[in-house]
Amino acid sequence: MTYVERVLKDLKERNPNEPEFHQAATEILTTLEPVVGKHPEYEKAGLLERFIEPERVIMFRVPWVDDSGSVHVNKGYRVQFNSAIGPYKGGLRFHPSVNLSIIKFLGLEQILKNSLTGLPIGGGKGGSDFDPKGKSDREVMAFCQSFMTELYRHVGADTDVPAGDIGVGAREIGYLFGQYKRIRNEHVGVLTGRGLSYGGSLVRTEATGYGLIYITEEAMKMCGDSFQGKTVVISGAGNVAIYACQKALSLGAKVVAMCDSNGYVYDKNGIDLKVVKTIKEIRRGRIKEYADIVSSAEYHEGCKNIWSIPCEIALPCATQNEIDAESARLLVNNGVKYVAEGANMPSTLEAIGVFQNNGIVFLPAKAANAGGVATSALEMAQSSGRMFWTFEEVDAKLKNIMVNIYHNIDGAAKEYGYEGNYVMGANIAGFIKVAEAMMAQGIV
Ligand code: NDP
Ligand code: 2IT
Repeated sequence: MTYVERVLKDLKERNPNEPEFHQAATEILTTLEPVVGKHPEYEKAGLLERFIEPERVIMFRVPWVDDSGSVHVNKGYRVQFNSAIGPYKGGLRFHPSVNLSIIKFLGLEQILKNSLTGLPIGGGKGGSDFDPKGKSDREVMAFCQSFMTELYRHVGADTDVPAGDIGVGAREIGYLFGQYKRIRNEHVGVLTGRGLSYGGSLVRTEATGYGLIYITEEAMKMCGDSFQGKTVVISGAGNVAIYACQKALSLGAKVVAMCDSNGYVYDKNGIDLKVVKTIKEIRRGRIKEYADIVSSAEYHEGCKNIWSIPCEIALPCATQNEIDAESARLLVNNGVKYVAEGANMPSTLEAIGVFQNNGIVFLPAKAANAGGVATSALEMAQSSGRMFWTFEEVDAKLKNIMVNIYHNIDGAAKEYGYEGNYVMGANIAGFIKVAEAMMAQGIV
């Protein structure tokens, strides 16, 4: 049994009932064989064993009172996974499906993603099984204040800097920041994705979606191709999906479908993003309403069939495991050429296999959606320097980071003999920097 196989087997035995964590760890560790083969000193130093074990896991009770006076108790999590290259950094997810396995998979991915940005940020992730959907603003505030009343003692601008993820947007970040500031009496960059009036950065709202399109554009450029005139399917209708759509449209693409967790809309004339924004950002409504407003659109219950729509570019931007092998085969048979992951781990291991075996250009999440956290790091830089950069400055830095990530992962894949395999390239390039930092810092 190889070193990697042994570590993976131990991980599964010692962390039972964590399928998402097993999946992410399998994807990552199996691609690191050539790196640990080249560096026998890593095994002696127990490097992989330390890499896959979070430095700290915090789990806590989050009690809050709803508008009718009833008491609710949710679970709160923060996994501080790896601080070798910088303070823990990663989002908070509020969704009923959140559990330790999901937060650990996201935290593990985040370590390598943050490394790929080239900026000094370690990996962490947190969240709660709280569902903001259907709650009043006061209920969301009560929940966020209770959540931060425990979390504040574990985070800090140089320790751990959370941000948004599913279910955590500008409103939630505002309430969380307000409570942190009240308890600690310090106005510091302890969260990113803050509003522009209290320390936020321009472009952070757009960053993940824009970054996804910038890296895809670069990969397409290498194939002599562009977004102009291409048909695109985007899953999700949240932060990542909306701004991926906006940038793809600005480059001349036609986005024909988007979805939420209830179902998808197909608009043969091309999605009218203004309508989606009004429904999602202003009304907090359902994507179904799009078909009531736009007559060329059809609404279908359920999300899975969104991948049966023919397209050249598929951008999964909703959630984990939304593309299985069957959906991947449908996409391939219908002529997809590029798949870039806006969501974290949206493709199952089998689906990734289908894309790679069919010569699809496949850009994995930790590279493709790194623009969000990269811009969070730019927000941190502006906070600590007490500066405020223009939209154009931040956007140019974001684009540069995404183009660099593409060439970095492409170069690593080639160097290790796996040209065009960006899963290998992203994992290897991300891991090398973290490994070097961990080796330099001794057994900690
Ligand atoms: P949002 O909460 O803004 O939007 C999530 C979207 O995905 C919504 O349309 C939601 O539908 C849909 N969705 C969520 N869960 C499911 C599900 N189980 N099945 C089907 N659809 C679902 O989140 P974000 O846009 O911020 O996040 C989307 C993805 O991108 C996540 O995987 C996240 O981890 C990843 N990501 C986010 C970054 C960021 O900066 N925000 C950065 C990097 C990655 P509904 O409203 O019905 O729940
Ligand atoms: O998955 C992610 O990279 C995010 N949700 C963004 C994290 C961040 O700290 O900006």
